[in-house]
Amino acid sequence: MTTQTSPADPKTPSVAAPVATGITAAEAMGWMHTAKFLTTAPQLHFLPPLSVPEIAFVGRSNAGKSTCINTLTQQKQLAFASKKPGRTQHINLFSLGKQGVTDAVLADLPGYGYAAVPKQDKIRWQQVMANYLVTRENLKAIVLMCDPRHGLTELDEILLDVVRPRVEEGLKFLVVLTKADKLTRSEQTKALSIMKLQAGGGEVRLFSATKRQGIEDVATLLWQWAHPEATSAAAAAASTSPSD
Ligand SMILES: Nc1nc2c(ncn2[C@@H]2O[C@H](COP(=O)(O)OP(=O)(O)OP(=O)(O)O)[C@@H](O)[C@H]2O)c(=O)[nH]1
Ligand SMILES: [Mg+2]
Repeated sequence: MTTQTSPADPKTPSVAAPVATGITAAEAMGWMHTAKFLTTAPQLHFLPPLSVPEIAFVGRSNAGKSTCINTLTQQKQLAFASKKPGRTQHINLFSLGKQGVTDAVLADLPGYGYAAVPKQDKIRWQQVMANYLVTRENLKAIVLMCDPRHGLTELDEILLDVVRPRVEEGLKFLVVLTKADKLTRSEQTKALSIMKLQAGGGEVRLFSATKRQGIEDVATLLWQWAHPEATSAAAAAASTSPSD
């Protein structure tokens, strides 16, 4: 496993390195930029079993999942984003890692809740998704994309119920409040505090692809979740630093 971590050296304190995270925002963005298309599958059993941490992007149709992946990876067309809801219909995996060594995978999942999808397709998809979220062994983190203008929908709540047992067992959970550019400052603050109450201990971040808000913060968090050993080593080094 390759990491870009640089645990704090007490003799050479660095201004740029946020010691407790184990990585700078620029390094996290560099890691994200290594993303490459890995595979696509209509159902869970077509996905290759993997041992590296997998981070799944879920949320209602049109919430901005694919755009978020493109923004984080700084690649315009890695994931298919579209004005037309229902653009992503497969589970698409993207590998991450420096020097060609994959150390994590991003999964772009189809959105749910798009009214125009035939009922049978909706049911089929909900089963594929629930199956993926419950049984994907290397799933390490879930990023739930939520448009704060709509808040959590009924299907988001169902998804939260589905993943709750895994979150209680340590699955990481982040709610990304998308399209923050559509809100005023005070609306953003309000949406953030409401979602923090609803996220049940999960992380919550404001995000805008167009205004480039929250990108480095989300990239750093995902790096930390994909590299827990390096992150705790950095935190331990920070807590024993003589500068404390
Ligand atoms: N204003 C604004 N628009 C955004 C943002 N992120 C995504 N969009 C727009 O929202 C629409 C849907 O984006 P996608 O990324 O395709 O959404 P998705 O969640 O992947 O949708 P499905 O694949 O249908 O589930 C597109 O028109 C994007 O340009 C954002 O941060 N701000
Ligand atoms: Mg999509």
